[in-house]
Amino acid sequence: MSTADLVVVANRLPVDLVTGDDGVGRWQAAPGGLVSALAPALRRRGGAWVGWPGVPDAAPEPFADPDVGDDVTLFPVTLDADEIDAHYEGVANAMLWPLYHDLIATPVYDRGWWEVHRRVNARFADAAAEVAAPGATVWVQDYQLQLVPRMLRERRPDLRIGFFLHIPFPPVELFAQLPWRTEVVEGLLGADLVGFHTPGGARNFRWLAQWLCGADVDDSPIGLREAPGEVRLGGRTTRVGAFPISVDSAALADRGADPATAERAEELRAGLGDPETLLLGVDRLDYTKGIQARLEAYGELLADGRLDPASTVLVQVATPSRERVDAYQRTRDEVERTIGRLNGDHADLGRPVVHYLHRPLPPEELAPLYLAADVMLVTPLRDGMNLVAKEYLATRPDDTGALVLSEFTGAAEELTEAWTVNPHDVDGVSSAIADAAAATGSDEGRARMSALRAQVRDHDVARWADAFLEALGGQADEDRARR
Ligand code: ADQ
Repeated sequence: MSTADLVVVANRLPVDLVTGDDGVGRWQAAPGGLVSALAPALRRRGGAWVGWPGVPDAAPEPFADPDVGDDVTLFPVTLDADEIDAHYEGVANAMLWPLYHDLIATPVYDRGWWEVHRRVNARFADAAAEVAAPGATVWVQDYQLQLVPRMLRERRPDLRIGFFLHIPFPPVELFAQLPWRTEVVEGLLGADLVGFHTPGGARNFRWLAQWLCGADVDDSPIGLREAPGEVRLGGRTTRVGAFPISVDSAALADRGADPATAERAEELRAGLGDPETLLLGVDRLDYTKGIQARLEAYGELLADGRLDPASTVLVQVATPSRERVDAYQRTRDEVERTIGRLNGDHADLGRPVVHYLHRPLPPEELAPLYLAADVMLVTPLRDGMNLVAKEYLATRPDDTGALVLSEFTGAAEELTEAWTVNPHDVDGVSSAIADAAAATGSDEGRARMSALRAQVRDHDVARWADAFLEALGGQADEDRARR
């Protein structure tokens, strides 16, 4: 089967297997920015999406899902339970994730896992090679599949191959720890275009290509959304650039402008006791997200009276994540202990200072929270981009509100009008929260929010996908015309 002119290769298919009341499993589209950004181009070109279906041993025939597109082939890659343990839980979540996020947790460099990781990457490359039409464009996504571009080029030299990394690319001194560092860089150099969220990531990679592979590189500055730099090796050129991802700004704005959303936001505030100041955190429960840092800073503000516990509330929504990995269990314990301490120290009966939900919320519940919040707290210790910050800005219908944003997120490079913080500096974070809370609705607060909202409105996820595909030499203009 060689059919698709545009192939997306990602760790997961954009569908989940859901078991109905009748006990029968059915595929259900998993909504997300990436799918909505790529679906129009995939539909137009009769494209394909190669990915793991998310459950062990699932081996369905290629199929289509109407929510993704009737003409889009979903091409499953089967993984067994041991492969999921070694490739996904092991290499992806316990080795590469902490290494690429500044060693906040200690990476486990397990050789057995790596063998499996290589085998799984080869299986994804086989699948992409099978489904791609002659001369097709293949776009490989993220850190689980860094070996795929080279493997795919070996199988199909006719293809145009792109790769995008959704997480930070680490400083070279940290990346150098990886026992398979050269293999990873060679893997990525199989692509024609390698994209990162930030110019820093692109520059780190270019430097490593020279150091580890002896590639010939240019020394162009590589700016945000500017022309990619070049890496030449073995008669081929790989371009390397910064393509900051974004959200579906128009869809979020529509939801934010819906009167039902505003009504629900009012209800939420009333249910929380109509606080003067409502602070909000929304994250996967991950040690990179700096939830503990914001809790500590909030606690100091309550303790020293800069925020009044009687009129301030923090809502922290944390999606359960990677709960089989030790470091995630420890992070959860620490966060929940701190929340208990803050409520024990500062709350009154019936008036907690922290409301905590350990579960994902559907978009129709998240949007009212974004509207209700006076200050959005985004304080990761390291984050490739951080879409929550952009969702908050895109959803709000006016220039009230405020964003406290860690300077260690990719988003901080664009969202320069936010109240930026170093999440390791508790004094700095608490001052920024207090200043942001005081400024919401003021002339300064409005001017900042206006600039931030305009930035997200003008740079949405469709523009991101277009820019990458255009740089890769695809047919982005046509895709845009038809969107
Ligand atoms: P993530 O680490 O998952 O993504 P982020 O960019 O913040 O981080 O995206 C999280 C998504 O999950 C958002 O769309 C958010 O709304 C949603 N979410 C979080 N908590 C939720 C909850 N409790 N209920 C419902 N939804 C919730 C990785 C990288 C990021 C990068 C993205 C995209 O780590 O740096 O921005 O990929 O490239």
